[in-house]
Formats: sequence, structure tokens, C-alpha cells
Amino acid sequence: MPASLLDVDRDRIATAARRVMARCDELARVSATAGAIERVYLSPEHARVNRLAAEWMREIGMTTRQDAAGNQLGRLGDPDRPALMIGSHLDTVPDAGRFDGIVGVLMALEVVRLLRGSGGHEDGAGSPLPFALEVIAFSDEEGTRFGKALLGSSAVAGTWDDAWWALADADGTTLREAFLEFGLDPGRIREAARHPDELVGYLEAHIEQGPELDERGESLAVVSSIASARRFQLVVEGEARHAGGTPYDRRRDALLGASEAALAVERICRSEHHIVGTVGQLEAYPGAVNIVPGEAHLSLDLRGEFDGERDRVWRRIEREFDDIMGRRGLRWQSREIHNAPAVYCAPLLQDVMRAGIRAATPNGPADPAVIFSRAGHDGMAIGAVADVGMLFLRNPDGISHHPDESVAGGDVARGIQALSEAVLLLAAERG
Ligand code: HGY
Ligand code: MN
Ligand code: MN
Repeated sequence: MPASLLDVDRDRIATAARRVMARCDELARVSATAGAIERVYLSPEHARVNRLAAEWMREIGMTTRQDAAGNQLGRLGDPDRPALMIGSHLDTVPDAGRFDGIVGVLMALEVVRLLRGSGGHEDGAGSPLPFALEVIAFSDEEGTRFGKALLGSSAVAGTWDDAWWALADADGTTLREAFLEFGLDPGRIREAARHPDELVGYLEAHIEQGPELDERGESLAVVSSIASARRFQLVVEGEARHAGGTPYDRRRDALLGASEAALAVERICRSEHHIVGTVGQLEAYPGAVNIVPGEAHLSLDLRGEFDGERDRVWRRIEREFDDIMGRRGLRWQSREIHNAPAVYCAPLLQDVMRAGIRAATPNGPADPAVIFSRAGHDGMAIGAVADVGMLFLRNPDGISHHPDESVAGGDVARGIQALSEAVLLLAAERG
């Protein structure tokens, strides 16, 4: 039986898991759209979930603050000590599930509640843990509103780029205008940045957003690394013409060029190892039923386990696009809107996560699963300022970024225990 440092009975852990599931439902009701879940950066819904998270942080004795980028933070422990940061994000994609990001923030709160009560922080001062605990609810991991992902965590990592202020949402509101409307001061954004000396590390629990744990019949996994990602907006230019009178050999149909490009992305990425490419958006202009599309706009989301491999495949895709558009008499151009290098989870944090899983799943495999995350996470940004460790929870059927996204309460309970054990092991390691 793997050693367990967490002296908490299973009923308390089960109660914690039930609270997480109930709060996931409560947060799911904070949405911009009726009947679906959508919560984007700097929206009224973002403000409402930050207030709820702050209330739950204060409930367990944490001091709270919203930082200069709209991230919600809670802290417990000696103000002069470095902090172990645990968290995830509360923003969502459109028509989202109720667990992506959200379950990790709520599990972090339960870990603090358990550690605070069982030999963890009592009053904050003189706590037996050699570090403070911080819970962070990142404000924009998805990039849904402005296209650039990881805005909240980039501010915390000190990697904010002032060029982002000009990014605009679908209504033409710039990031700068949205900051001001939300009550934030763009001039103070760098106050959100944390120094490496302030942080012991960053831990995040997240649903896998893939089928591996479900197929293996296992509850939890250690994450080895987070895929590197690049996102592009592409424009294909042809010539709008009459849909009836224009013979095929006179057409320069931008939509067909874009469609062939999307199929080429799938073909190329399927032929590669640990590379995924997705065209999630495709629009034809002028978009009339009786006009050959003269222009097409499409997105490309390209990810890989290694930056160099991902970039090599992008060059391969560019060459293929040149061939396709050349053959069809079309022109094309790309604008990169997001670029995040791969982040490799710190060996020590992988080790404590592995030991935490063993303690939480005594009937599980002696060697818990280790998974490379094809999904992006805030750890990709935070890796610039702290060591990153991640725990995956089984995600039935692997469906995510979809209302059918799910996670079992029992796996949440095991995840809370594993994360708590990992924190205690890290504390023991740091003496
Ligand atoms: O896109 C992603 O991989 C993450 O869910 N934002
Ligand atoms: Mn997501
Ligand atoms: Mn996520």
C-alpha cells in the first residue's frame, strides 16, 4: 500500500468531491448564452465567477485579490514565504462543457481546505508546510474572445506583449477597451507578473480532454508535457463571379481552395507523429448562394509535442498550400495570432504527482499513466516563471469543448486526494 501522508478520512474527501461537482453545476449557470455555457474574458460572466471564487476562497480562510489581468487569487499562509500555486481557468469556449478548467480551480480549493484542516495551515502563521498556498482562477486560457490564448497566465508569467492591446473581438472591441470596461487599468498590467522567487511551483488538475485514461480504465494520469501550439488566421483570395454564368475553367473559387487546404492539413498531420492540426473556422465571402466565393477565411490550430517538429510541419503545410492555391489561381496569406512553446512538466512535480496517484488509487496500476497533453493549458505560460506539474482526470469518451464533457465524482475524489498527497510530498521534499 503506497504511503499516504494525508490523514483525512475518505468521507471528507467524498464530501469535497460532491462540493466540486455541485459547484461545477453552479458555475455552469453563469453564462452569456441561455441553454449553453459561454464565459469569455472581461465579460460580466467573468466578473460573476470571480466573485463566486473569491467567496469560496474566503470561506476557507484565504485572503483574496483580483490581479491586474483579471485573474482571481486566494492565498493562505505566511505572506513572506514563497507560494505553491494551484489552479486552472474559469473561462470557456463557446457551447462549452462544465469541467474544462473549472474542475481544476474547485479541486484546488478542496486541497487547501483539506491541508488547512489536517496538519496544513492553521492560522497561516507558523504553518507546518514550508510554503504558502495560493489558488488561482485564470481569466482567459481559451482565447475565445480575442483569439490569443493564455492572456491571464501570460500576465502572471510576465510575458505580456503590448501588441495584444490592439486585438479586437467579433464586435470590434479592442482588448484595451475591454480592460477599461471591466474596470482594469491597462497601464498596470505588469503588476500581475510574479517573480520566480515568489513561487515554489504551479500544479494543475484538469480533465484529460482525450480518450486514453478511459480506454485504459484508469482514473488519473501524470502529465509529461503540454503540446506546443500555433494558431493562424488565413485568407484565400480568388474572384467572386456569377454562380450560373461562370464556366469552371474561368473560376477562381476561394472556398474550394480553402476546403482543399483543410483536407491537406488533416492528411499531412495524420502522417506525422504527435502532431495535430485543425481548421475550426471557415467562412466564404461574399457568402451568397449564387456567387462563386471570391474570398475565404479559415483558422488553423497546429500543435506538436516538440516545437521544432511542429514548425517543420507548418513549413510542410505552407508548401502544400502554395501548390493548391497556385493550381487554382488563388492567392493566400497567413497571420499568426498565437504561439506557445511546449512545456515539459518538472521531473520532481511529475514524481510527487505519480506518488500522489499511487496513494489515492491503491488498487490502480503500480505505474500510473503518463500522458503528453495535446490540449493547451495555462501551465504553458506559467512555465516561464515556475516549474509546472499537471494531473489528468479520466474524461469519459474523451469528449471536451462540448456540452457532453463529463467527469466522474469518484475520479474527482481520487484526484483531490492525489493532489493533496502531492502537495504534502512536495512539502516533505522541501523540508
Ligand atoms: O485549446 C486548448 O487546447 C485548450 O483547451 N485551450
Ligand atoms: Mn479548453
Ligand atoms: Mn482547459
